[in-house]
Amino acid sequence: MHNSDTCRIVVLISGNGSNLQAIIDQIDTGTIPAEIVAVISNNETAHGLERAKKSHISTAVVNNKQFDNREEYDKALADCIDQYQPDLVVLAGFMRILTPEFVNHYLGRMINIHPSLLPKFRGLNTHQRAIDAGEIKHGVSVHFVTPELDNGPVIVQSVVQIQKNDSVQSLADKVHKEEHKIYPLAISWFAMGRIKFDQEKLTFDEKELAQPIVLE
Ligand code: NHR
Ligand code: GAR
Repeated sequence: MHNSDTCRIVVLISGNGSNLQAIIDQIDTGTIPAEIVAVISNNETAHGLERAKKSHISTAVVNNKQFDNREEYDKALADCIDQYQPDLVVLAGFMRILTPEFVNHYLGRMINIHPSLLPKFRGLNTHQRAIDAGEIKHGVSVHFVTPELDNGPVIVQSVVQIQKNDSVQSLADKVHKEEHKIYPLAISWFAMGRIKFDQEKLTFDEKELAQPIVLE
């Protein structure tokens, strides 16, 4: 961390922001030595912006529809983020694919939560795809973001069981509950300097983490 011991976090959202809320709550209770310095959305109607305002956190909107291409959008987004000098960028339901230039600028200091047991089901509609594939286990992964979509090194996963009568909604509800536990946990590890990703290597307490930590 730069200079001080409080990790400066910028959170990127597109929608509801329930993961943002879980992070805010854990910071408030003192379990994460960090401060959210801004919440930025591509979508001005994202409910998460209201959550941030309620907690007196700065907000900004960088609307992708106002840009001609992904490169221009990502430049504007990075300019906005960098004004806040974050130590960590947290993707929390951010729904735009990011260019390699953008990702490389934040390499080792940007993480994402993805609703599947990676490497299974990269991309979108993961709950439907897990049910359609007849999986009996599903879950959620927190990973460092690398240029290849949902392919960065996984820090921690949480597993949920798929029952025969599960719908997309009932499965999503179970996964969300786990998300709200493991995202604050992973962020606390980063903020305490326990997990690092540099030179292609993921470490936990200075030891290489070859497999993700799995909570069952
Ligand atoms: N960018 C890179 N380079 N690497 C990753 O690992 C990324 C990323 C951007 C976002 C989150 C991700 C997820 O967890 C994420 C990881 C959006 C899409 C997508 O297809 C896919 C994956 C993720 C986020 N977005 C559409 C697009 O055209 C838009 C979809 C929409 O607006 O609803 O960008 O799953
Ligand atoms: C979460 O389930 C997250 O895993 C998923 O979007 C939801 C956001 O919920 N992310 C993606 O699908 C990324 N493509 P939230 O806005 O309530 O935190």
